[in-house]
Amino acid sequence: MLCDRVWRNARLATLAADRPGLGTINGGILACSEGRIVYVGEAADAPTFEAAESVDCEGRWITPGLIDPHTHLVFGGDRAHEFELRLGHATYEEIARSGGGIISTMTATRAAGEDELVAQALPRLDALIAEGVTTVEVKSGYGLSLQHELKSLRAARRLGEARRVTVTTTFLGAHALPAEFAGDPDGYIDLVCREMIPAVAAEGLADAVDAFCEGIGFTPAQIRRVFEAARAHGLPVKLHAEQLSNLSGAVLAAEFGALSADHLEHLDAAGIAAMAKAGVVATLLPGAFYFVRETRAPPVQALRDAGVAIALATDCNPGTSPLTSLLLAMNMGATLFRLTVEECLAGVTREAAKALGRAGDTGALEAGKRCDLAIWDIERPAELVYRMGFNPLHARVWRGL
Ligand code: DI6
Ligand code: FE
Repeated sequence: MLCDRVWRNARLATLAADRPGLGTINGGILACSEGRIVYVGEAADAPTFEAAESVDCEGRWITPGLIDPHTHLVFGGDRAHEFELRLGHATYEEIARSGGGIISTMTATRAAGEDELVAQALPRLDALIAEGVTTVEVKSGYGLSLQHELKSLRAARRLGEARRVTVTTTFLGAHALPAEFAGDPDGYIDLVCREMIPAVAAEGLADAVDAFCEGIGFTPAQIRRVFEAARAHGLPVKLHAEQLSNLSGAVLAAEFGALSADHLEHLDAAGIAAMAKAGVVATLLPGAFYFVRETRAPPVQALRDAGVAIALATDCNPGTSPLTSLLLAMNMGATLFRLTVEECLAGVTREAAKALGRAGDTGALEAGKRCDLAIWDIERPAELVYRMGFNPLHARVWRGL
């Protein structure tokens, strides 16, 4: 069999849905042609490959390249000062209501040019890549005007050109109410639906549409309008739901066949049932839970019982989760939310791909998928979840190289 590259002598955690657990193959071999996996299996059963390059993995583990399915990587400035205020006992919501929070990042984001936004985001992206990330979702949501939301999404797209990584973009215009619409949230939602979504769709700048369903964000009625506009432009939706309170955002997300509902600390039984029925992925964000010192964990056992797919992400953002380590997000998923090692690893690979609508393309080591790999210097996969602040990545492969 002719191929471009073959990796031999590897232990494979394939995460293939039709194999139990991590889908482990010992003494594995993986072959790639034109950026796609063409063979995965035990070396003993494999055909003979004629490859331009053969890599001896010396027994190392290979997992699918990691996927971070929820980030706000593009933003101006930082919020270290608000962090200090919170250490002095101001709460996240108090700071948001007094004009800080998302709005302070909006001001810095509007002040930055597109090049500057790219330059500020690249070190964050590089930190993710250094841990084996091959796909990352990036949201807008700190521009909050037509001009600055388009600028943010263009910056996000450019990240995918500047680095060897797949970037999917999400339009999050309904993230917070900008000052010029104070007292008129419905007027802002009009702008989102009538001008921003059509412009974003016309330029092909977003792969999905998201919103923040919360007391300090937008109501379900407002978000319904956003979702209807997204649907009219053929864009799938996602939702920040049930993070600080329960507004039944998950039920709304399920009604629109959302790819994912994210956060979910305050998710209730009705939300879980609706998500299970509609196949909505639960994307959990333990970095935000940790950083704002939440005490109520998402209902993981009930999600499991209902068969809802669970993904994990960094939620990298300046206010509630200045986290650029998906390995640490896995550790937090396990320690704070009691996810198993298997769930954590599936959460940043197979299930994360689902949360982005990319399950056919990446997230598992299977013939036909993109050859996105992370090769690790570890003895067992649990080490990827167990250690804190240590990076055992040996090599990363994106689309075969
Ligand atoms: N939920 C969050 O945790 C972030 N956005 C959202 O909708 C917070 C964003 C920020 O504080 O800057
Ligand atoms: Fe978020």
